[in-house]
Amino acid sequence: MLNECALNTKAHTLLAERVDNAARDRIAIGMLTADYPQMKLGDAYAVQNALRARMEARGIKVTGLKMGLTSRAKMLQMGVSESLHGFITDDGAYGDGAEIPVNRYIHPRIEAEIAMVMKTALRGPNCTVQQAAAAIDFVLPAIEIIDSRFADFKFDIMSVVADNTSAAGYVVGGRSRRLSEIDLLTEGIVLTRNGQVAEVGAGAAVLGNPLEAVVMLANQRAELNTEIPAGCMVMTGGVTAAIHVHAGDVVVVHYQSLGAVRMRFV
Ligand code: 0L1
Ligand code: MG
Repeated sequence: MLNECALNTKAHTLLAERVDNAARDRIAIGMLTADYPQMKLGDAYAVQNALRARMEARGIKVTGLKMGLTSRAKMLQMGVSESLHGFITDDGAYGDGAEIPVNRYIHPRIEAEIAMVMKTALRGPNCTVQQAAAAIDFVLPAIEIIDSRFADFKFDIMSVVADNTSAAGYVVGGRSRRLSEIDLLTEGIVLTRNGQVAEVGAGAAVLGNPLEAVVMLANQRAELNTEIPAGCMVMTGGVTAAIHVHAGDVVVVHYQSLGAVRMRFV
């Protein structure tokens, strides 16, 4: 249950401040459940909402939503079994060829994703793949930068949801396609770092079909009495395991039909 809570609003506010300060100071913290073992998923999303409010109060704009832990590779890498969602913001948005300072982050990783931009709002519950497809305007390649605020990327589901699913930024490039122009399942992705192939994957790694991530997002949002709004960019989740990046790394991600996205970490 995404709306089941055991903590009060004061605790949600305190925990949002703890996560926010960790991100701003770039100092990793311990899992939130160490102090609040009774925390439920509803609390975790309430902390995420409070974090969003703190960021918006500083003038940061939410540009979209993201699904996390949608691939078997990522679930295995993180030792969890549930997909979750968070939000993405303009202060972490980069364009193709961007230079990205690693000192903005604690221990950044990147993962290649397929993003969708919504033409119309999508609201669950019981949302279907057909309804999701009808609501999508276009598809584009996007690389997510993740940076857990927890030491050594060690967290449980409650802590990682509260931490906005490790969201830290994203890079868009390549070219957009209509859904009718792309086979999402077989869309191949090759992620290179410093000229070496680091990860390879295909769209089907995301819940069998990236559209399923959009469906799951709409249905999860419905549990929280909200929707995926029109115009929203949805990051559907990592196609591959995430890789660490360091200053000096040049990353080029090649998509079969969505072009390439490039970035350099400095
Ligand atoms: O986008 C993601 O799949 C990240 C979800 C949170 C877990 C992690 O930090 O990898
Ligand atoms: Mg991701």
